[in-house]
Amino acid sequence: MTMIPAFPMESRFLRACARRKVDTVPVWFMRQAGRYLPGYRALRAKHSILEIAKTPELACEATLEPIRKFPLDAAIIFADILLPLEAMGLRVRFSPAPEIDRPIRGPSDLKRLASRPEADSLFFVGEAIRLVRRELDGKVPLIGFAGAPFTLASYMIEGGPSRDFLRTKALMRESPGAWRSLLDRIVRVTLSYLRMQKASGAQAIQLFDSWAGALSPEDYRRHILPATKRLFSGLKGLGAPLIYFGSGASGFLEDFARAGSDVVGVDWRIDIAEAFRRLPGKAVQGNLDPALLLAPAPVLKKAARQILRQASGRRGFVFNLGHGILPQTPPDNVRRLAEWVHQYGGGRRK
Ligand code: 1CP
Repeated sequence: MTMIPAFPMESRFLRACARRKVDTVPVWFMRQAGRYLPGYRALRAKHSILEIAKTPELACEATLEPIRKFPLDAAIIFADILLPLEAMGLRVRFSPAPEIDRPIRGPSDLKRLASRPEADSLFFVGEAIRLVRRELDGKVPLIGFAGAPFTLASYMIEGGPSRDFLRTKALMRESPGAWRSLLDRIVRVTLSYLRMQKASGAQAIQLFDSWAGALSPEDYRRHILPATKRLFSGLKGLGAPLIYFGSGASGFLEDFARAGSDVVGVDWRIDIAEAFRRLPGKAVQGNLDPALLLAPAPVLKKAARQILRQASGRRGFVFNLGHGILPQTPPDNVRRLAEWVHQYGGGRRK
């Protein structure tokens, strides 16, 4: 009897997401299309982040630079997790850290948000995806992405990066009705945005919960998990593997996984072997400390091999970092790391 594969494309990356056999471990890097690359820096000398994201030809160029230079197994569309905030009625500026005009500070601010936000205004991301798919011509699959509800809510409330998330936690714990209504709107616009990305050609979908580690397990379960679950269940059946990345979430990894993704992305605060033990039935993505990409080659190689050893013999491993590539990263180390993953990840057939 022939099994119908969950995700039809025969790439190493998509096979690993579906926990199928691969010839060697697939690798891509979060923020692989960023400031450590000379081509991207040249692009940024002439254009703002928003101009690049909103001009499909430029977004396509930024997306493809790391694919042309390094042996990566997936591309990720150039965009930003904060773009949907504009569809919801907020103004975002990048300088280059994001700044949100008139953030949501209390229940009455919700009235300023679009009542039925739709992602139509983000059509340029769909166009960029179509263009990238044409240029890639099947070489590697393309990942679409969005911010997860908690991480997006934190930007909407804090107005930018935050260390303590005090305003976010206050709204979450003290105004539960407003909190639910905010997450509800985020889920709705994100669903429409990600379905549009899939329809435009995205072959996998990643949700970035970059600041989930600010939460206690109880807060995650009570205030976040229901919204994240609704989001993933609305994406199931699209035919694209769903990846849920969280930074600092290993203290509540089982609850994090209950959100419903196919692949769970973990950071370096947990051993990859332990992540596999705690995530039965899931593929696992991660988890090299991005600071190691700044280390001398032998140190980097040793750390990468250690992760590969821990994951060896497991189906469903995607090599990545535990968070995004740092701007100071030497591009040569990125190439070396990708090559080593392929070289040492294929030792035993998985
Ligand atoms: O690099 C890529 O792969 C290209 C696409 C991409 C992605 C995946 C960009 C463009 N942003 C993102 C995701 C993103 N944006 C996340 C999730 C990943 C992560 O945790 O690293 C987050 C939290 C943001 C928000 C954001 N946008 C920040 C972080 C602010 C903070 O709170 O610390 C920053 C600095 C930006 C601007 C931005 N967006 C993208 C790039 C390459 C940049 C850097 C600035 C520049 O180009 O000058």
